Amino acid sequence: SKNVLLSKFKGALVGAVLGDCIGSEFEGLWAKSIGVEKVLKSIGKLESEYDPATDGRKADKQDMLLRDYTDDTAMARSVAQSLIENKGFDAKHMAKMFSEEYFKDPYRGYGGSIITVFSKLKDAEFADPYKPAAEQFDGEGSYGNGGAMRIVPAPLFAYRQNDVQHLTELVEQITKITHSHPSAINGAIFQSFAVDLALRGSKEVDTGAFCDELQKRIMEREKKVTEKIKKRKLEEVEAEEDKEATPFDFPYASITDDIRKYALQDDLPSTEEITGNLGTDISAYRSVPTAVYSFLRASKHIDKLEDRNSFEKTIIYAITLGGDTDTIATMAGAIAGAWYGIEAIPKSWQASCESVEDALKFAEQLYELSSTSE
Ligand code: R7I
Ligand code: MG
Ligand code: MG
Ligand code: MG
Repeated sequence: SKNVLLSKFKGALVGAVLGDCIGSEFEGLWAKSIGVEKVLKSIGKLESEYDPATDGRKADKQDMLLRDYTDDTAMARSVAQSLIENKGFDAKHMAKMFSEEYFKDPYRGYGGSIITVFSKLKDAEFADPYKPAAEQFDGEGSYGNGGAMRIVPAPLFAYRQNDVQHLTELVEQITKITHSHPSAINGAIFQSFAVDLALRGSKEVDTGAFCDELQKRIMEREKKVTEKIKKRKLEEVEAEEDKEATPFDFPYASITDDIRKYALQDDLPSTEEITGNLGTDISAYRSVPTAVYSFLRASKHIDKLEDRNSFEKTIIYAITLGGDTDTIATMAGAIAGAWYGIEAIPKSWQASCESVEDALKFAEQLYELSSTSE
């Protein structure tokens, strides 16, 4: 029904904000120095500030600062606002919003290289919104997770079309404004597929079915990209009269086997296993799969988190893995929020984080747009 889908839209956007705001306290720390107790302590503090009677913070806590969002949310806000304002995708407009937001509020913890893109975009007055990103890293493009971390509004916007190809193209265009490396683009596409599947999911999470569909979709995408690269390489190879075959693989489709395995195994995998095999760093390839895994794993029992619902478990567990905690928690939170809906997200968490009200508003606007565009 109508309200279930709206609840999922709200859950996705609010879940993303909370993952970022709560996760950022631990960004860059090793999993070993975090531990579930520290994350629970941080969450307990936030919960102790809440007054259910007023659905806000306790009278004596109102002066305390909200937990700030970082670049992850700053950029997701621009994606949402640009899609809403234009009732569609406008690359120049979105590039302008990313860049202007950065110069208005530069202390949000942006990635080390993306700032060059914002400056070049501004200097060229947004003439070619894809050029600066394509010039990053000697023309290879950034493989950072900055495309995937902000993508959640796109699967909401494209929900009604229910067309994987359409969503794929939209996400590619949005990502390419700052990240042109195939690994960053396919990472953002992978994340958008996970959110899309969660929006369409109901009741119990079926990890096997979820991974099968995700893998099928990303395999199709990676095959297409590979064919293009192969064709180009073959032309180069022929020119050089070098007939040596180049190996090609399907990184996100392959890693989905590991996501499935770790999410389904009876005992919780060790943190070292996850950080080693899936990763927790700022590259898309070593963080997006970890976010998807965290969501899936949190649908099962996790020691010390028995009294937490699956949305809460997703955020807490993702943070305990360490590394790029704000980004992994924001991506995992978007998927979990999209699956479980806004009712699963504690009011106390919502009351302590910056920009939750806007996320709720954007969710309603994206919902309205997607229901009128039929
Ligand atoms: O991807 P990006 O927006 O960064 C996002 C991360 C998240 O964790 C946020 O929370 C924030 O903390 O930053 O920003 P980029 O600057 O494009 O990429 C991030 C970093 O990845 C770069 O500064 C590089 O260190 C590294 N990186 C690369 N290194 C070598 N070669 C990205 N692409 C490359 C590359 O091609
Ligand atoms: Mg950040
Ligand atoms: Mg940072
Ligand atoms: Mg981060």
